[in-house]
Amino acid sequence: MMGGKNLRPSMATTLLHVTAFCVVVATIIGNSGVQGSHKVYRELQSVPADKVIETHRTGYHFQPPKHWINDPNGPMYFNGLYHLFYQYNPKGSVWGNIVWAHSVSKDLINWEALEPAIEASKPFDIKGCWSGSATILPGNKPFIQYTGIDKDERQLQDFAVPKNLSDPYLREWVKPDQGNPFIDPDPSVNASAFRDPTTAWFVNGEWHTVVGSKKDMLGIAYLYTSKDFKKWVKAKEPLHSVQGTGMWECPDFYPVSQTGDRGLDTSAVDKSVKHVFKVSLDLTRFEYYTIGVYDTDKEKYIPDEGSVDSWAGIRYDYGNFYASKSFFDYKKHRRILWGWANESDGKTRDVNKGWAGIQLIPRKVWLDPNGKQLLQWPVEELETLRSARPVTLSSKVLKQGQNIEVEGITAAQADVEVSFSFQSLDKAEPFDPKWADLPAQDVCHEKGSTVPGGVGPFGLLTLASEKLEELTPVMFRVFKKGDNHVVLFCSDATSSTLTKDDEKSSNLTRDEMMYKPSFAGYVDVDLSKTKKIALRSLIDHSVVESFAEGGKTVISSRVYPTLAVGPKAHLFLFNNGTEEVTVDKLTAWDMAKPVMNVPLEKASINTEL
Ligand SMILES: *[C@@H]1O[C@H](CO)[C@@H](O)[C@H](O)[C@H]1NC(C)=O
Ligand SMILES: *[C@@H]1O[C@H](CO)[C@@H](O)[C@H](O)[C@H]1NC(C)=O
Ligand SMILES: *[C@@H]1O[C@H](CO)[C@@H](O)[C@H](O)[C@H]1NC(C)=O
Ligand SMILES: *[C@@H]1O[C@H](CO)[C@@H](O)[C@H](O)[C@H]1NC(C)=O
Ligand SMILES: *[C@H]1O[C@@H](CO)[C@H](O)[C@@H](O)[C@@H]1NC(C)=O
Repeated sequence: MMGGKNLRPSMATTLLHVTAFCVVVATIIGNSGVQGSHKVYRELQSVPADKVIETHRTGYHFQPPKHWINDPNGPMYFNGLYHLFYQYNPKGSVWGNIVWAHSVSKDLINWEALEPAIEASKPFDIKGCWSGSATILPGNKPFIQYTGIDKDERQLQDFAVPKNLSDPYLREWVKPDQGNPFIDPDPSVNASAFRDPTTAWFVNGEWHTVVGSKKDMLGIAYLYTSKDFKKWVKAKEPLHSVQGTGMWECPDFYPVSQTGDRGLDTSAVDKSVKHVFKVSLDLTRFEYYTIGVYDTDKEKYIPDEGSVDSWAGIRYDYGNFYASKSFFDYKKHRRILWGWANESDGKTRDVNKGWAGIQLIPRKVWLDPNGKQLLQWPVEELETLRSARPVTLSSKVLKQGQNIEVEGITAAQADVEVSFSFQSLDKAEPFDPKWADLPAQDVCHEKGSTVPGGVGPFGLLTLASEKLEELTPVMFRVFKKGDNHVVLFCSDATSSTLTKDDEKSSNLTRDEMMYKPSFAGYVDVDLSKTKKIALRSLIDHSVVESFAEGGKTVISSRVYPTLAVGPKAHLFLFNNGTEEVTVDKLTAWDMAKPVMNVPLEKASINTEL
């Protein structure tokens, strides 16, 4: 996807302020009146960081030593190593000058940095090498498909291949003149909105790939097929399209098994599998997916009945998470999802701190046994960073208004698993019918941790200062809705920092302000029998990644405390509902720092291979 610019939906007309730094390059007015602005800070694009401020850098998340990053690109497993490429600005801390940076790992947690794999250099990518995917072709040959921008700003689909397949790190990639671009937009395609090719899959004797696009407000996944991986032909119909959703960035399309958690190769297409189709909606800057069926005769994807196919649908993550990409891990037979989390602290602070953007912890994804959604869980390798002696608590009762500190851990860099239970749902508050049409985030905003409830709010207070001037609550709240219950899961950044520059009086534009949303989603779980719910939070200085009930609902928040920093960060359990809640079990680990993007020469991977 294009990255670095904020294209926003219609409610955001107030965002069109132009500051001294900011050049509005394009203002797009769709035929339905949707308006967005897409900002590029030319003056800041090539201002290298003279220092890097460490305060909010993460301890165990993926990030380079400095500067801007966005989308994860072409993740793959090849001959004993995981490769991750990503959109990177080598010259500054805002979007621009994008190259495909390249890192390798044996375990998805410790990373060593190589030279960039792809840089703009050829007529077919002279103005940019944007996002794309990797496909492992027969004969174990990696192949990268990416979007290149030509001198006329047309978006083309290009490819790159390793220069030397015997090099275990695949350091050098070539972009042959012969065959590039492999897809040129035909006149029916909007060449300014045509990007992010998917991993290719093989079915019906042909290779298939999808490219994201739009036509007015129609979001489109164009389908292309090829017999030989050289000559590609556009299918008569797109694989999928949905009216009213605008540009589809970073589409992803893959099969999932209907039984168990093993992942499938992208080409493993047969009657026994379900398919997942995901898009990153540029207009909302969130991602949505559906579960459905891939009809290989008609070459169409059909979402299951009840799988909502628009921005009212389900998300991988209800927080800072975008431009994700999955890949099949041949080593451990699982499907792994990578997603980018942008900053929430405003562009001036990004430039001052000398870095922006992280990749979230890679997640294993598989179909929930209910068949209606996916489950996501941090890759098991993350557990190698856990301290040998975790802090544990069990059978602790939390009365209304009670906070219990979890003592003895490094609360700024931790992994916490906790399970809660309660006696009854009788005290659950009624679900206001007007909320049915609102995003869960609005409900969380209205009913934060400070508004006492019936069953909940209860959960963790992460990155909290000692006296709770700063805190990021990660919490559940149960509502009664007819004969059923609705479980709201929230990660609320409202009080995450004392930095107060988001008030109108401060005269700041939106892209300079702290963004402190009350991110939330619902958890599809029936608590009436179990009366139990589980939570895991990965806390890492400026990010809190939380997984409800075994990964049914996931929320990642970026937060920038001023007091709850380093050793001054605290972790509490809390309950603000009238129903007593029991902490059946809590386990909290300090997390070690992995090797993070140390140049390969200096690191150890060499000798281990
Ligand atoms: C390819 O890589 C292998 C392994 O690193 C190396 O021995 C060989 O010299 C390389 N070939 C070329 C042409 O660079
Ligand atoms: C093509 O896409 C660009 C970029 O989003 C947009 O500005 C333009 O209006 C689109 N053109 C048409 C004909 O839809
Ligand atoms: C619980 O509610 C009380 C009363 O509104 C409030 O003062 C307190 O801050 C709340 N606790 C948390 C952790 O938000
Ligand atoms: C905002 O701008 C107005 C007009 O320039 C000025 O009077 C006011 O002091 C500014 N407020 C702040 C908080 O900077
Ligand atoms: C991340 O930053 C916040 C705050 O600036 C914006 O509101 C989001 O739109 C943005 N998200 C993406 C995916 O760019």
